[in-house]
Amino acid sequence: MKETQNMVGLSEQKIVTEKRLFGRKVYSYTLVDSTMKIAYSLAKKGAEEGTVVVAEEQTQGKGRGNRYWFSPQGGLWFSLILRPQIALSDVTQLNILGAVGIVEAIRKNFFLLSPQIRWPNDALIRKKKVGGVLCRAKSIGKNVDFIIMGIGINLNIEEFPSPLCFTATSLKREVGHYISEEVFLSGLLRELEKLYLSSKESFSFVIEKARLFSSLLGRQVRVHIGKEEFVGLAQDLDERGELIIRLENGTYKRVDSREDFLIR
Ligand code: BT5
Repeated sequence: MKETQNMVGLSEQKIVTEKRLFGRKVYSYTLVDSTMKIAYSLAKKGAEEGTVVVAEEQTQGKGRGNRYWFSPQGGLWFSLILRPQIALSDVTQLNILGAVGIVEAIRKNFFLLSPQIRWPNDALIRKKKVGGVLCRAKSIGKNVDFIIMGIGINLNIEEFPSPLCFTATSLKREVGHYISEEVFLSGLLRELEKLYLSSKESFSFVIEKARLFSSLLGRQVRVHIGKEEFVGLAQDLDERGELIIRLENGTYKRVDSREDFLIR
């Protein structure tokens, strides 16, 4: 398999009960280029929904828009294969679902922390980024064939290089002790599965949570989309997860998370 050239130490594990969908099959590596690539190739070969690819370290961890993702040992880096029956235009909702899952898992493990979501896909603690979500979809026409949901969480990372040292944090830095990757992954997969199954009925539950944990809503923001700049109040998320901004002239602007934007 081409994508496996850079992989070291594959083991196939079962970390959760047979009853669960997410994590019934887990491919675990010590070193990979990116778990996204491996999961994508497994999904193309028909791997079942809920399959997880996790690595201790990534040499080419990816963020959105091909940005880099710092992924040394000590973090939790994994990709989850999903096969939802949704339109391609709704993939953006899964980014939000991933971020809500991260925040819920952190809250349940560490009730003194107050993690937030910086719409659409960042998990923050005390305004610093602790985790992120990246969804990559393969389509059939206008529908989704499969989605790879990549999640990175700075679990036990102690030091970040510049400039991340100003913007990133880890759970270990926040709580002051080591956190088991396996235990945290299992809890996070449970949260993600709950949200995912509920989103099949309706997405409103996920949006409600995203509103609740949002670091943006109610704040004055400056949004750059391409060469345009919009200034206004981050007012709400709509039912599809788009951000609604009330502009200074009283009109509304919806920001689709698939656009290339920057919010300050
Ligand atoms: C994300 O992108 O936040 C998505 C991150 C997804 C990473 C996972 S790890 C498992 C799977 N395999 C992969 O290769 N990727 C996924 P974005 O919103 O574009 O944020 C990227 C930006 O976050 C970068 O430009 C940096 O500024 C910053 N960044 C990079 N590494 C970071 C880290 N470890 N912690 C906090 N911020 C980081």
